Amino acid sequence: MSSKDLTSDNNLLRVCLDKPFSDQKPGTSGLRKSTKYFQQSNYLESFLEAILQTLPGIEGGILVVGGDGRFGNKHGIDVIIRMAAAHGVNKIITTVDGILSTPAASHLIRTEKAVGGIILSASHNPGGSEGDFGVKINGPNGGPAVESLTDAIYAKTTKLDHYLIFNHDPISLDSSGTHAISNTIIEVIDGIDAYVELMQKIFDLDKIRDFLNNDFHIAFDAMHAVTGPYAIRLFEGLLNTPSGTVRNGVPLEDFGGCHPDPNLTYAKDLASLLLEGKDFAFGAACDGDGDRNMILGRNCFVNPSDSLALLTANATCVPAYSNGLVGVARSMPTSSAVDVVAKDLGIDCFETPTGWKFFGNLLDSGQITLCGEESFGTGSNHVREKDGLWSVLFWLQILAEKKCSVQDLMRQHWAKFGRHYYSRHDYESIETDKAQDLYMRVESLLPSLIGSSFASHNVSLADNFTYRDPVDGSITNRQGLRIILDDGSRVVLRLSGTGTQGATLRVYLERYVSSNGNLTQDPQEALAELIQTIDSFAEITKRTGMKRPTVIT
Ligand code: VG1
Ligand code: CO
Repeated sequence: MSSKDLTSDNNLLRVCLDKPFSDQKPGTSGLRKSTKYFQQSNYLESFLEAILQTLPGIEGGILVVGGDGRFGNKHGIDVIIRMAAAHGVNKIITTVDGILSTPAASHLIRTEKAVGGIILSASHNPGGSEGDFGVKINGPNGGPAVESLTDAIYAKTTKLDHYLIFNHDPISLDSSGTHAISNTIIEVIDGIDAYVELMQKIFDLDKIRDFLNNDFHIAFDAMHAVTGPYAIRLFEGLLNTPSGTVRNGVPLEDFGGCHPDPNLTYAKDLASLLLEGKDFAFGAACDGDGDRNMILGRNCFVNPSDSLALLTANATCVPAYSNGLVGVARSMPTSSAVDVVAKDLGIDCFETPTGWKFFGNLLDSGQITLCGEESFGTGSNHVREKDGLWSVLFWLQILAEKKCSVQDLMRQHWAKFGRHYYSRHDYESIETDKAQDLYMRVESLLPSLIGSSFASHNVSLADNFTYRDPVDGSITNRQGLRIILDDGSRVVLRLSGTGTQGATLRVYLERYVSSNGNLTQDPQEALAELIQTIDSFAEITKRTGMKRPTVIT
């Protein structure tokens, strides 16, 4: 049992921990566990205490707090408020109903000059009492905490013997208003306003509205997650699209029992609407916390790597980027489609490890304007997170300018730049030991692969990716196994850092076909030889017993 000591302030509690937790190491995007796991006594509090003891400037600083509305969101906000007050935070900014998308949180941290933010979300993982919960930590630039900070937070959790918390009734999140606990001010604001204003500054919404109102029908799926209220305000409000444009627009604690992951598997209702080519010319969906996006056209799915390339090629259609881009960046497993565009534009293209935190320094130092990941993430220097709705508006602005279909736009793009056939195969819930063994075996075989034949080509490079940050020189190693062939084709293997059940193996496949080659193949066919070769080389089916991936993108 924990003991509770009252300090000089009767309501300030110092709660002692029997022993520290040893498993609070943040993954690709914060600490993510099942909701049940988070419900262990003192588990959430321990992690929060470590954050509050580590984040520079907490005492006397401003902290932004919100979440994606999943089960545990409001309770989490209540605990953060009472603990942050106990740590002498000057002001906590949180939102009505606790609803705050990840990009909107990033924007608030920046405009309010906060010392950082805590976002309660397990992103695209399912929610509810049987689902997952998560805590994301953002730094003063508005972006995900850098590794040195998350390492320090983790180190703290392993030694923690107490946490501080005020004994206080929960602050009402039902409406906006100002409250106080001891010397800490708690401001409850509308979490949508500032974000919508930012979008109005970046885009020419009048132009998009005229285009959409001229018989260009769109459907948006908020997946019962955080983007619903934002999307209703933007689409059905400012852009005047018919009511019902936003599907599943009310955030639910369990996301309606669905997996708020905008891909062809988990957003299949929207995908079928578009791919069956009936009523809509454009469709989009966002994930649990609003930082991911999936783009669809009539009979057309836009691969996220292509999406980044296309936004880069057409950035000057958007008022905020009308003067062009300074540079771009993509995560290593993302296809090289954007590299080809950057080369054509004569701008730098950086390759970073997976996870948005690695874009932070490049954005802060003004070396890139746009960046993206193959995992349905695109963003820019307007915030320091990937931004789902921003990406959707960006697409609509391009379409409004070009006045063509999504499919035509893609085809024109490939006709100019060639096509990077690309797919990601996810094998979920593999027994952790099996996945580790598979991965380590492949890693150990890589050196012998160089120069040998692989899928009818020679291997020109095979390694575990190491990143040197061009801004601060920091080195991050072991970021994914790469096999690069002499025709530029690539296979990348990673183990996910966001899953909560066993291990997830991600296999990323890429093959380039120049503009005079066959540009209209099915990606799985175009990649068939690579798929087969990596399966037998890495012994995926043999070792996991899985005949096919859980999710194919
Ligand atoms: C996944 C994606 C990665 C993304 C991360 C967080 O990580 O692959 O690109 O940055 O999720 O996205 P992993 O380690 O499972 O591959 V989100 O929308 O959770 O903030
Ligand atoms: Co997300």
